[in-house]
Amino acid sequence: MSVSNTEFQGAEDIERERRRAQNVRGLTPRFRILIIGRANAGKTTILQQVCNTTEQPKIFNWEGDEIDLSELNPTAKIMQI
Ligand SMILES: Nc1nc2c(ncn2[C@@H]2O[C@H](COP(=O)(O)OP(=O)(O)OP(=O)(O)O)[C@@H](O)[C@H]2O)c(=O)[nH]1
Ligand SMILES: [Mg+2]
Repeated sequence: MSVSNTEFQGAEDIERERRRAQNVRGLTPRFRILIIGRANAGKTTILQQVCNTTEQPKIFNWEGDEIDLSELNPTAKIMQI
């Protein structure tokens, strides 16, 4: 396979994936990304990279109210559940 053929297939792949992403966005305006990891593993950094931001993530409850991050601090009691 020549280099130019590889590049051409790459462009086709990108276009196919772009159309697929458009279809998915048409099906669901919202989606979820689950990032799991130990403390200080780099979860927030990954989320910031995906969202192309340096802002700290905001957290909301089911009612749509922002949650104070200090409410989410792990405790020994929670870890024992
Ligand atoms: N060397 C290195 N450091 C990283 C990488 N990703 C993140 N860090 C650093 O690791 C530290 C923790 O990153 P965070 O993204 O805050 O980790 P976290 O999992 O969200 O941490 P918690 O929310 O406290 O559990 C920060 O100082 C980052 O700059 C990486 O890929 N390589
Ligand atoms: Mg974090």
